[in-house]
Amino acid sequence: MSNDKNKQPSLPPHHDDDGSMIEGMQEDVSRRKFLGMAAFTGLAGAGLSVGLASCGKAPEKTSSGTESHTAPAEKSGGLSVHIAPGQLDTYYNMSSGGHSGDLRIIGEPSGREITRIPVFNIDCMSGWGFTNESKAILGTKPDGSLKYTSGDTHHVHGSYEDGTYDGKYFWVNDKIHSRLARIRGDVMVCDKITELPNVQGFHGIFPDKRDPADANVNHTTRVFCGSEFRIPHPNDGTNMDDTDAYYGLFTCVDAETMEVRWQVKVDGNMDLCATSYDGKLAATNQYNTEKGVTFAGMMSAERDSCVFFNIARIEAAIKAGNIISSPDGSDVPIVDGTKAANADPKAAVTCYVPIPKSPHGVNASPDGKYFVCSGKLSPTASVIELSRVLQWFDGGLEDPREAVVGEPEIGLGPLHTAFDGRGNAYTTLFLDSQIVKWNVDAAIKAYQGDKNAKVIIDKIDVHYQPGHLTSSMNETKESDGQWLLIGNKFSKDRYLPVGPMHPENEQLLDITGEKMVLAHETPVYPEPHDFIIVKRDVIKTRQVFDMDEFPNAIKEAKDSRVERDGSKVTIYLTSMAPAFSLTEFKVRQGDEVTIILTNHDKIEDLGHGFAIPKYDINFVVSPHETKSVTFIADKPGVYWCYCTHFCHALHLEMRSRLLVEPA
Ligand code: K7E
Ligand code: CUA
Repeated sequence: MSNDKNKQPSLPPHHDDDGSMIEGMQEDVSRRKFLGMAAFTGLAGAGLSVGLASCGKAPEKTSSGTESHTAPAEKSGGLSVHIAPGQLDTYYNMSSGGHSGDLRIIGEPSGREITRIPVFNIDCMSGWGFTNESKAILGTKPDGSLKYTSGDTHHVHGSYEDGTYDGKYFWVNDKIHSRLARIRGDVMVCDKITELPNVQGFHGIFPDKRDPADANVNHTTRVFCGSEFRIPHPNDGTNMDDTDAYYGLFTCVDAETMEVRWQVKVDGNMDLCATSYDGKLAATNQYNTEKGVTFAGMMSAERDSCVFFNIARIEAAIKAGNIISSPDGSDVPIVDGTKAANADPKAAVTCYVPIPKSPHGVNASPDGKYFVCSGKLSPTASVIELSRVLQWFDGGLEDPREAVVGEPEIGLGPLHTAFDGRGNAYTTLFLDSQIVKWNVDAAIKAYQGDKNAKVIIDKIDVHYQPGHLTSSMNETKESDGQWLLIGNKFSKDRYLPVGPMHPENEQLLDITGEKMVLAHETPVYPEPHDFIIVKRDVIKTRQVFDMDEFPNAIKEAKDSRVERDGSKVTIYLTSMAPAFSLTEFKVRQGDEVTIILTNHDKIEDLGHGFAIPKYDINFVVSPHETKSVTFIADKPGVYWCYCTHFCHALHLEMRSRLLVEPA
């Protein structure tokens, strides 16, 4: 009923770039050196041997000897970031907000933030965390107050159909309280949150891309979740010193119901997740396979792992009842995926592929053949061939390490990898403050001994200390090799100083040419970790809610009323600019008051707000949306309920009186 406003304008043309937007990005080399060294000093000062012999080098000459370059020298790309007033961006950047707890939508290539979707945070603009509907999604304590009011979002991923985004759902994790949230792609509102049982430090997520067993299911039905912190089980204070008994669990959540389907017990700490295009494999990179509980203890092993999960075998094991009992008392089936229990490849549910030194990041190449796992404390990226992992599960490989088919030295502090659909990979080098572009096939040839293979194609300085990066349509089979977005952890001197707390710095690179070109940068409020860049015709949003989807909607303004049931009072209210349907409503001190407000305006962008002074109530209703709040009317007197959202020339007059009679 409300799709009428959803016209997708044609794409703005890519202008030939005259390079003007990259002026002023000249940099002071000495301050880069200082940053690179400072990052190192931190590690060295902790008394760690991190295996980075080349660390004394200035970051401009990288560990592989390749010259890096700065932006103004290069003009090989030719894409424009300039979006004229009134023109629309070509991509949606769905970005985590980090410890802001929210999710942001940023237009690319302009870098303009378009909206923020409250998820694990409380948001007094929209009323998220104030309204009964959002509280039900966030979860409450028996007294009705919110169970948690903080969140830490890291990774955003979208649902897939046929190997690419379908725009239906987006998921984002909360690392603090181990929750997975789902955002509806049609209205960009969080509709479900699931708290994962038995884990702490839920970090990486990835939806599957199809079902491994059912040929008809060519879309996302599962979301995989890695947990980073190993904890004792049960975690009730009885076994805190028995650190050998600590472990983590890999969790599968149903994409539709958002219920937890199963968990797998693993060794080590899991960070990121990736899934294969055939639905057969999911993987997490994993550090601390040595199971340390101190800083130094977690870094003693030379190799950790990328752990592969055989999805069909895990689900067959659960069907067959091959599960271990949960010491935590949850009824989620748990399969034993520890290395010791999976020594026999033909029966194994997990495969531990050895990767050097505390790997971070695992990403799937768009051709479906490889996962790339970065070394973090090793200057390498490991290329793992998925067909060889499957071969190991079939008993055809001696050692899981044989699944590694390339391991190029790419630079210092490699973290995350993106792809361009033309066979190249791009990896963030946290310590070098650079992005390295390298060729996957060349890396494989070099690993086989080809000394002439040109693995490193380009390096570019970024500002500074990059974490995640993603390319346009990365990790889909439609990876288009246009843009590469870098999330830099430090912005230092790139923006007007605003006191000790700095923004993060997001930089956009044009990757259409051989050389990467720094095209744009923008400050972001701390701190997006990860993001996906989705072409805009994938996402089809509605501009007006469907009134029928709110069971408590007041469909006719004439049904507005005050209803009393003992000391419980319900106010049925509607809004239509510039008035609420009741000019006043009377309750008694001590009443439990519920206000239900349906916005009858059906015009695009015509929302209203509803705030009650001294009662700490504040929320907005978008066109045809219904929200409700409940509170105890404990303060007698007159309280002007007013519209907070500018809606009309008479917006300031849009008010209603709450009259609370003294007890
Ligand atoms: Cu590398 Cu949480 Cu994805 Cu941040 S993690 S960078
Ligand atoms: Cu309604 Cu302002």
